[in-house]
Amino acid sequence: MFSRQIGLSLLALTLTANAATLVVDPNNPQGWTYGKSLTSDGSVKLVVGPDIPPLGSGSLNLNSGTDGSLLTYAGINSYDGLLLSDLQGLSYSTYGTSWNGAQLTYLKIWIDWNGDGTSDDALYFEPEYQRPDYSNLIPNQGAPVLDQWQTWNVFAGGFWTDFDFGPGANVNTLSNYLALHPNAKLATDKDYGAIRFTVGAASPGDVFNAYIDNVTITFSGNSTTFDFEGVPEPGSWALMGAGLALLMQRIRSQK
Ligand SMILES: [Ca+2]
Ligand SMILES: [Ca+2]
Repeated sequence: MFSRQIGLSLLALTLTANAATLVVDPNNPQGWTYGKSLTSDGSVKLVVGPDIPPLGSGSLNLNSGTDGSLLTYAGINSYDGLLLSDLQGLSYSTYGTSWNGAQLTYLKIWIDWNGDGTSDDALYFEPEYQRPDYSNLIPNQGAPVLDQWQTWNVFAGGFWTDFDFGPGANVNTLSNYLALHPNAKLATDKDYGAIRFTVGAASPGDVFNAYIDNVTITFSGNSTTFDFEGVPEPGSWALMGAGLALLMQRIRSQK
């Protein structure tokens, strides 16, 4: 049993040989774009905490503002145009402090069916639907809760879509979606990217406040983990310091 686990771990290490962690901080967006609905008083910001995040000391805070029917989001365009069938892993961690009783930060992936770049469909992953209360097609990832870091395996989870799969009891797997749409690609027509994390899109009276961290995306054997941080990592400060020293030197030499 134990040696089998070691074997599986080695296999996992081999499969994700190209693994990198990118720190997303106020100086390094690493491909992420933040936004919200035009009339929203919500906000997106890199913060310290809450509690002990899964990576580093910070996370990305998404707040819906006072109208929970509007959207506040963070998207990445680094994977636009890739084949959905080349996706090999996708996961993220959440921490919510205010919600409508069920909905944590959800993930949306815009899909292009015919290869022209424009989106024809979308996949939605919601933490609330990832347990047998809804569907037996997917692993039990437990119920979402407030005030606690939880990690969600999107890749193994259940999705609803604009056309094929409904929400709740009708969520279905990525492999079943790919059986219907084997040539599906990530769309390229969203300026914030085809992969987007969102709070809101519920009722106007709802207020959502949540955090994400530890976003891992794997395509074709290349795995990238995004570590959201509220303050620049020490390396960035050192680089900024070095840059400042160089600047001072140049100013001095010009005198
Ligand atoms: Ca972090
Ligand atoms: Ca299209």
